[in-house]
Amino acid sequence: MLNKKENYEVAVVGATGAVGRRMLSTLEERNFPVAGLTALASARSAGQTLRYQGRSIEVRQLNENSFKGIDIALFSAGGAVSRQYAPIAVESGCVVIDNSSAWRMEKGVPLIVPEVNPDALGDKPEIIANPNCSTVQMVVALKPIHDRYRIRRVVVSTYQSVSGSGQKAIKELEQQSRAVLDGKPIEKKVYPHQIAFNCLPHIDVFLDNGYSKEEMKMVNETRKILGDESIEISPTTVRVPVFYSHSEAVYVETEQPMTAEEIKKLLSEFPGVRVVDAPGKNEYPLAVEAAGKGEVVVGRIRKDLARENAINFWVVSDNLLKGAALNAVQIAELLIKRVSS
Ligand code: NAP
Ligand code: 3JN
Repeated sequence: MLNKKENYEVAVVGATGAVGRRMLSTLEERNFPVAGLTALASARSAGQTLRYQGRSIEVRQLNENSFKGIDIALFSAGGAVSRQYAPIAVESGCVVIDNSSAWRMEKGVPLIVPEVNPDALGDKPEIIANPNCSTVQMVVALKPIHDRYRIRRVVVSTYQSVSGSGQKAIKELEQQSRAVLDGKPIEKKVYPHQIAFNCLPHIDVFLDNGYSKEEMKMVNETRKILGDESIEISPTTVRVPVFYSHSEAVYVETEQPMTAEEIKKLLSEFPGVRVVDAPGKNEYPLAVEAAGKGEVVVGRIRKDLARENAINFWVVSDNLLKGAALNAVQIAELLIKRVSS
């Protein structure tokens, strides 16, 4: 339970990772009221330093005593760490905002995208889950459409950047790209196949139903966030040789009729969304342009050719920011606003 304070003691678990580093920079850029910042990681990087507000902070090894005196802990060190340490952090009086899938579908754990379902936060949350990055950018675009026209069915294909698999995957794409261009053999550590100049229809592990775990996260998390178990969702998730930002091609079928112009207007008025949609001028959302920004960018909005109440669009966002670190910090902002009012 969080008590109102002027400034809060914040811990980042997984601070040396691709998401954790963005958490530090996002807290700094958004002037989050931080009294003290504790950077936690594994024994591998304990003692290293990270920059925060122009200072060096030393990374400490995560242990059972790490959360004493901490008000808010942002976790991004994988599901196993979250399962083990989030309850310990809560026991120490800390509110946890967790980026892993460990708690997302747990009953009673709010799964929050602040623009979409802030009221699901509840009165005294202990663990708050941050959705999967592919889900976050899709639900931001779906929310205003669902509220106005009621969504029945979604068919989505993702084009996910390698930064979604962490620092090692960013390095793997860099090294493989150089090796291929230099005609040298490639090394595979993170992905089972070459990722440079290739597309892998495989994210996370495959399940018995033939879908990948990433695909089922999109189905289950979208329904929980939109509070509607009846929405039909058919996902295909694909890893592409892009460093930052995930792109998604989305088909949406609604109960009520709508036009592409109405959808454009609706989306352009929704917080956190920018519509870039002038294909005649070669203007549409691009991964390289969304990278480093917090927006969800939507374009190529067009009526389906065959179905009356259906549209197609293209949505792009920086997976490490709105898909992870920024959304987590926005949840923290929502939390402190609640205790202040
Ligand atoms: P990453 O670049 O590989 O970083 C992993 C981080 O976790 C590093 O700081 C690492 O510390 C730390 N860590 C690993 N094992 C640990 C342990 N036993 N104890 C303490 N710290 C440990 O990965 P990432 O891309 O930042 O992702 C991290 C996690 O965030 C993912 O596993 C996932 O659960 C979540 N995530 C969520 C989304 C989302 O969609 N919302 C997106 C990406 C990631 P060392 O430096 O010491 O190894
Ligand atoms: O692959 C991506 O683009 C996003 C990856 C997210 C991720 C990576 C490792 C473990 C997750 C997640 O957020 O669902 C997890 C996990 O916690 O299960």
